Amino acid sequence: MSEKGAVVIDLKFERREIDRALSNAFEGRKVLHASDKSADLSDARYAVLWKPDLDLFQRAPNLQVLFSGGAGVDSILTVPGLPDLPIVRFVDESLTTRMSEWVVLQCLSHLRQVPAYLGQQRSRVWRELHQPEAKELTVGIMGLGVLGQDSARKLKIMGFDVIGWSRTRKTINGIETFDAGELDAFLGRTDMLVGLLPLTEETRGIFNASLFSKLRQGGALGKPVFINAGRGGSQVEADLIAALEGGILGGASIDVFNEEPLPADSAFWAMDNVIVTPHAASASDVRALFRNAEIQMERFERNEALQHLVDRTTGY
Ligand code: NDP
Ligand code: OXD
Repeated sequence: MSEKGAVVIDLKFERREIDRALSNAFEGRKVLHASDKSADLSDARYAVLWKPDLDLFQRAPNLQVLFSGGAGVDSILTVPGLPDLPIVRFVDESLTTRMSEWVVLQCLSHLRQVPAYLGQQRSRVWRELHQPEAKELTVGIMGLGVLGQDSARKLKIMGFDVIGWSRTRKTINGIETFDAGELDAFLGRTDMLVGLLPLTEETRGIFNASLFSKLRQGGALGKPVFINAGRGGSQVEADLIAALEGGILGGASIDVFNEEPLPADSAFWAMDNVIVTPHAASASDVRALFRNAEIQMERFERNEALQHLVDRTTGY
């Protein structure tokens, strides 16, 4: 084994993109690819992975640290045979900034009635719609972690009233926060609900009919809007469709779904008040991913504590 531990890559990006990022990463380390089925992975001390192959841990029995290719780790934590090793999440400014761009874009799109105007454009209708100000709307963010907090700050700069909810209460300048026990109070204040939660046992199916019915009705846009970029498993899609069709929700922006790619026959595709994006709110930049993993490998080899570790008891 070389002094610098070897790395195995098991990512679902195109190989060309991985190779381009590797040209500038992991200097002095042996790099192996799980996609090369004849490769001997027994040297690998680190794995950088996303939806790993089921045989990875048998092929690479000497791993010491796992690096998630994304911020969410649900697809790693559920892999059969996952060894009891530290898992480092991907936390990087590029990922955070992209997510905040998407969240701000969706909130502004609903505020400025973009879905309705696109419909009017297709029908060649020239009609100005009611235009509330951002400060008249309260955006409630569920999940005030790395991504939720940055989105909260940027929405605030755009003029929205912003509140947030998380398992443990957070203190964020200018933003009222609620803890797990205060969900109903939080929902009753929320006109636009933004989901930035990890998928865990506790958050699976949390966005359901009962939750949608507790959002504020009669706000500046008339009806509440639901925006989700956390994980599809947190939303009950039949309830979401019913809430949109039944007028409980006035619109939605959805980036994540129970089944991805979203099946061609899904009702979401054809809904005029729904913006669908293909799990693209914030894609991981492979160069940034490798740079971050490398920093943590070096810390590990200097016997320093790893950062952004996953807590297996909470599941994120
Ligand atoms: P963090 O771990 O930094 O934050 C998670 C937040 O969710 C924390 O505030 C946490 O509470 C809160 N939370 C977790 N469980 C609960 C619960 N049961 N009740 C209330 N609050 C809870 O994660 P990130 O912000 O980095 O990422 C969030 C998620 O975004 C990822 O897990 C991933 O699923 C998704 N994502 C989606 C992308 C996309 O392109 N669509 C891209 C990147 C990420 P507390 O603060 O108390 O711990
Ligand atoms: C992530 C994602 O978790 O891209 O980073 O979904």
